[in-house]
Amino acid sequence: MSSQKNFLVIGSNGQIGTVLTNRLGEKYGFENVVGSDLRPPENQTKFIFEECSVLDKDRLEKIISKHNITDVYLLAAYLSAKGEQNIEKAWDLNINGLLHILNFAKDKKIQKIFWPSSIAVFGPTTPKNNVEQNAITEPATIYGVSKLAGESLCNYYHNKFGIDVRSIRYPGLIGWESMPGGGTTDYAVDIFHEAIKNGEYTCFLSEDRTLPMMYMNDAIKATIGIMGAPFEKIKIRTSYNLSSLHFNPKQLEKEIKKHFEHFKIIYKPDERDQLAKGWPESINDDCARKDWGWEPNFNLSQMVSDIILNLTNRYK
Ligand code: NAD
Ligand code: AKB
Repeated sequence: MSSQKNFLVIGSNGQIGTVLTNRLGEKYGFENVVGSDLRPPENQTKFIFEECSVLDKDRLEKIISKHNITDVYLLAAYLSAKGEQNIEKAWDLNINGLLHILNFAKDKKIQKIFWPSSIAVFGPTTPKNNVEQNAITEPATIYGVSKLAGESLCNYYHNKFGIDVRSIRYPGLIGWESMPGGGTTDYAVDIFHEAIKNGEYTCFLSEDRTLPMMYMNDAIKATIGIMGAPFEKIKIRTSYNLSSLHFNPKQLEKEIKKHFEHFKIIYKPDERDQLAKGWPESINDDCARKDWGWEPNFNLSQMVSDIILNLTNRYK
């Protein structure tokens, strides 16, 4: 078998996919990266693009064969807030998309899978702070329910068929290169755009709603890191807890005010605040650190400075 790696990122137009396709291209060569999504990307990309739904198994199989895909990063999903608007579609996409990819691996059409889970697998009965890897998982959203079922599917396919599937429970992700699509933590991205463009932001979470969060650069580092780790180092085949930051909107507001002293924020919590209320405030990620050497690079003030610098340049 050739040692050449070819990567397929499904959901490449999304918040993570937009950044991950470029980082994979920079590291492994853009000719080896295929992005796929429901529609073509808005801007010209350096990687190859294929229009496809992850629910269209036949077309997906043709794309995998055409590009000799070895590693699939499955990012297409309904996130927490959007999922609550359409329970059946969320279940269908989040579970059947994953099953298609796991079955391609079972049939030896691909070698390795990355599939992200979320802190949303935890729920109101989980302890709030320093949540351990094996803490209670009783999610209160269909998104969390589907992620928990997905984790079990990954573990089952690994144990039964030896599938090399790797997963991380991402916290809320914040970046400047892409916009989020229907999550509860989206406020932490929107706030930067509004601070720069209008000097004012109306926040849909309560000011004291603390959540586990992470800078996109660290999330991509973890994603490429877990996929590059030796097989035997990956001891958890459900999904790894992952952590770097935890803060509430008030603390983020304070940090942004160091750059824009007149920045104004109005708090108008909506139903998303209730979703967030059921999630932990901070996560223990000792297993990821011990097993495959995970370590974040950015603290809150470094992240805020980096985002403001890059976004200010972009808006110029
Ligand atoms: P996103 O909503 O920004 O992007 C998802 C992409 O999937 C979109 O471009 C969408 O067009 C595409 N898509 C939707 N249906 C599709 C289909 N049938 N076939 C192919 N593509 C389809 O999501 P994201 O924030 O990039 O998240 C990616 C993954 O990471 C998801 O599994 C999500 O649950 C997980 N995650 C994200 C966060 C976060 O903060 N962004 C946190 C935890 C977990
Ligand atoms: C969401 O808010 O739905 C996501 C997540 C934490 O999974 N950002």
